[in-house]
Amino acid sequence: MFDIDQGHRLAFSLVLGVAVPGIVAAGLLGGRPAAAAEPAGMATKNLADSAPTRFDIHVDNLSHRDAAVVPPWKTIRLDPAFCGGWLVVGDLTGDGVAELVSARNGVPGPDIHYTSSVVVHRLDGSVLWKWGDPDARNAIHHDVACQIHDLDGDGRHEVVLAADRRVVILNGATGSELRQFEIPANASDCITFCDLSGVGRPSDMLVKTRYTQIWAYDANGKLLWTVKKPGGYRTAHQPFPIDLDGDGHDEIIAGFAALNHDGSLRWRLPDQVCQSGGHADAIRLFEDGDRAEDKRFLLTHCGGNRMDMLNGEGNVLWSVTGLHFESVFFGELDKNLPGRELVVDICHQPWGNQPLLILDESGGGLLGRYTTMRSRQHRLVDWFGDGEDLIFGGQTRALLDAHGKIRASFLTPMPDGTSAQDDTEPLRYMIHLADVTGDGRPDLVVSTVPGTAVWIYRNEKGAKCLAPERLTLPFNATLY
Ligand SMILES: [Ca+2]
Ligand SMILES: [Ca+2]
Ligand SMILES: [Ca+2]
Ligand SMILES: [Ca+2]
Repeated sequence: MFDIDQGHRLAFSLVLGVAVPGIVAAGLLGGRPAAAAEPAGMATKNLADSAPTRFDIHVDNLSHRDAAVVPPWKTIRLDPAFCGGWLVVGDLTGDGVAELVSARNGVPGPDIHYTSSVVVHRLDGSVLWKWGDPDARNAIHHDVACQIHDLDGDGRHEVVLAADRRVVILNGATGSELRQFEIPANASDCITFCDLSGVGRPSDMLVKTRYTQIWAYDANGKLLWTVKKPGGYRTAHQPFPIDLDGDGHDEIIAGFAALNHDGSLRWRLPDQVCQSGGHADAIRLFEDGDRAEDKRFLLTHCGGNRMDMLNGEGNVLWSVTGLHFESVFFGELDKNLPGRELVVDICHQPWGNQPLLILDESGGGLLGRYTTMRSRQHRLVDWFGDGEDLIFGGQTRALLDAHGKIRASFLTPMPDGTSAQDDTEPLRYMIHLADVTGDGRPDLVVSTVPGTAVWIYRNEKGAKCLAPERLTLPFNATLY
């Protein structure tokens, strides 16, 4: 559903070719050259046939006997004409309470899209403002280039979006246009804010085509640089800005390569680990450190059936292979196990049979597997306030733990005048962590694709943690 890629099936056999030479000999490579050996010293484990040590269960078979039932604090029906599949959440009016930003996208060609309209709702369901022409798609299979960000540093959030061949900056409170500037056609796949200039806040931005080219602009629309196929590879869905060397300027992990703040190439991953023609799905800072070599990143490969732990110099410390790892998160799911545990969904599986894996910090220890209707959207949250992170599964609309148990289920009553299913495919539930109430805790927000309704669940006990690695809105929202 997300980032369908022609290469990924072939890539699967390439990765198997690394670990299971006998299968290569059976002809799965389809005429492509076999993958070279892994770089020396890299720990690689194929998880395709691993059995979890703790549990392996379909969510339909979980007992709800001890699970809390959580009704929504707010149920909001999105504007019927402007409702979109993309949602970002943040305070636009400056009162500390979040608003909801729903966007539609125009789709002029395959894998080309731009933000076409926006509607902003207050939590009472009323419309704060609208922008654009809603005669476009209420669906997504990608991020939409519509973000909430304080671009000018005045303490108030703007809504910044990539429309057709232009970036538009809107006053968050009123929707009035502050300015716009031109960008190339098709460069509207996503917007990522970063501090290339070294001014101490993310006042620059990246726009990109879906897989091949990135452009960097300052806040006034001055083009800083552009790069095609960073390091010779396709781009990540969302480039990952981080100051690797501590000089005050962000570098950009652009996919399988990192760029310096001037766009020049800093490092690239070896061909041996990126042979598929795929692209990077999720990039997370797992552990910060003073020096680049002390930082740790998780990176998942679309088309590569691989997840790596890297350091900030682009050295691969370990990899797991054999499955289509997509979005990875980490947290304290089990205090009795050293380190933080990893949760990752396995993508490109049929509806009703989509795994969500829990791994130990080494990546190689498969603790548990939930099979879900759809596993693509998940987040970690401390909901009960005891420091235990739980997995909020979007389609499951439940909190799952690291022991094969459901701890809470969340009600999603459809608002009056809406239906629970559209005509063409099962309704997809998306999830977001955002401090809706302004108390510093990440609240849970659930929306649908197509955009119809939004449900908000107030986090009343959890730790006050809005860490960026949880993808807590509003900064640089992404579905990957
Ligand atoms: Ca507000
Ligand atoms: Ca501002
Ligand atoms: Ca730097
Ligand atoms: Ca742990």
